[in-house]
Amino acid sequence: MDLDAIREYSALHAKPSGLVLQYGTAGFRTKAEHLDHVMFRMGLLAVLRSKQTKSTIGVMVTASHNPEEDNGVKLVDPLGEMLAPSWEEHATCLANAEEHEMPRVLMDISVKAAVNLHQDAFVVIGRDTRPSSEKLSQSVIDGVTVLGGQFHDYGLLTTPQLHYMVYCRNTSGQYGKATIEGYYEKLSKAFMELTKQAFCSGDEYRSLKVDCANGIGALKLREMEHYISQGLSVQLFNDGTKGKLNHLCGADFVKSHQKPPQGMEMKSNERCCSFDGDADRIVYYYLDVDGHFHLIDGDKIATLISSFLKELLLEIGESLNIGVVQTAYANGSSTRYLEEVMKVSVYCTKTGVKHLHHKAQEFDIGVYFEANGHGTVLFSKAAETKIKQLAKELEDKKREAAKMLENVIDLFNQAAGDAISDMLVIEAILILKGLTVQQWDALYTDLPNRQLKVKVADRQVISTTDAERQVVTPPGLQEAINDLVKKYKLSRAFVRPSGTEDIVRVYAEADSQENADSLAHAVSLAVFQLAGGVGETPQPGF
Ligand code: 16G
Ligand code: MG
Repeated sequence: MDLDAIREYSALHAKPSGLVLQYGTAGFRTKAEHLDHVMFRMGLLAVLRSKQTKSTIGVMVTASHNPEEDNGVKLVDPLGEMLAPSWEEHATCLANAEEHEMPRVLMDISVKAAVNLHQDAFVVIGRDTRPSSEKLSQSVIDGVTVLGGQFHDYGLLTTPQLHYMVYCRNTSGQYGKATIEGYYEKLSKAFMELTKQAFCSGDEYRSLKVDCANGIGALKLREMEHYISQGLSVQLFNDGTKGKLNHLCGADFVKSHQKPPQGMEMKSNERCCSFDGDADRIVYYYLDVDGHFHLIDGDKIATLISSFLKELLLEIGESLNIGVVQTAYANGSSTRYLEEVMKVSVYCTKTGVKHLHHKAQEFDIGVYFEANGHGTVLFSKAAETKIKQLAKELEDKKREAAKMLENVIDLFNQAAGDAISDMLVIEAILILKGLTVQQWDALYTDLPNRQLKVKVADRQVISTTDAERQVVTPPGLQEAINDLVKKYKLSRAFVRPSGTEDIVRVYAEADSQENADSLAHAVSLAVFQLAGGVGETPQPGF
């Protein structure tokens, strides 16, 4: 390591002294103007991680659904997964080291992690459409270069596309070609194959309105449009030509406000969906004939997909085990429907894709979705091999079913939840089953629910257990929640410190919207009183 060169270059990306940031649920995230030094240092760290794993490492510059002024960075591990937890700690140490101690911290990490500094390093970089992203990704490149790493800058990409590139490069192209065309070709081929028998089923299935959150999803869907145009025509809204990124639009807005995004022209019964700012989340919705808004969230997406997979498995007569993984935010009706009607096993993990992803890996077929629309389906290597073999051996309808499963495997981005591949799988299922958006929605009725935020002096005073469904500290809070929940029917409530904002999140559901609202408010008050609330006492009404 040329420490003098590192020192010299680092000074050009100097850390504002005293600034402390945490590698959180999805990397570093804050106001873009505070991130230059973090980007440079994550370039350095990516080189160390690449040397250690002898693999290509990804660096994505994005702040996903957060406001346009924010930005962020996360590292992508060799198989397209989130960075290993021990390296999250290294990332936090390196990002927070004061300027003069940074080279020493870097050396310490390479010693602790037993990095062979003579090993070659290769880093791939992607970024979203934020105005700050181009310059910040240049800072990443500076970090990579000063440590002697090689790199490929893909420029504008969705987050899942970068995960795909990393996965392709580390599996010597077996998974797919590590180019943007390779991504489009792989997905569109699987989509066209999967849906080819169903193309006569009428025009209403062929068109879909997509709110792109004024982000990268718009650019990439536009590039992809002609690959899939024979099967699906997408009409893009909030494509970034006018509005601001994630402002009053996008999957996060639609899910949390439970209303349509601005800038979208909706007619009754038209199928619409929203991506978030880096296109790794998707939610669907429509207006009924009375003009009422219906949200179809990640839970209903998981239900549609797992019922389709179960039918195909039944057809081929294989008993591969399916597990559905959710978080505490999953609507109680969805969990009940999956367990009692569909008879599939359902598991609950902590919030954050890495927790769900990890659990989903335990099954032959692991379906995981957060209610907010983040998710995918993972097939174990053994299941994939089995299905491919059956697609050759079986005959007639069974063979068709096995081939369909094969295409589903290709359609899902196995490296990460991906709004584009989720969208294509959902569209294919709706076409094949001849389901309208209303019929899909009618699988079960969501329990009314409400999410609120509470400001407290230190959100870490709240600790939880049982996949965030029970509070451990501060004492008395769980008892207070239990007492409140008892007052309502079909009710449930939990609180957890946010991993991305300096607040505590409150979730409540009950038999009516009024009751869910009232329970959420009462729980907010309990948090405020028992966990050191600051500022104004939570008020009723939303
Ligand atoms: C991040 C997570 C998302 C989670 C959200 C929760 C990833 C890639 N993203 O956006 O899965 O739902 O954080 O945010 O893991 P919260 O902790 O502020 O509620
Ligand atoms: Mg996102």
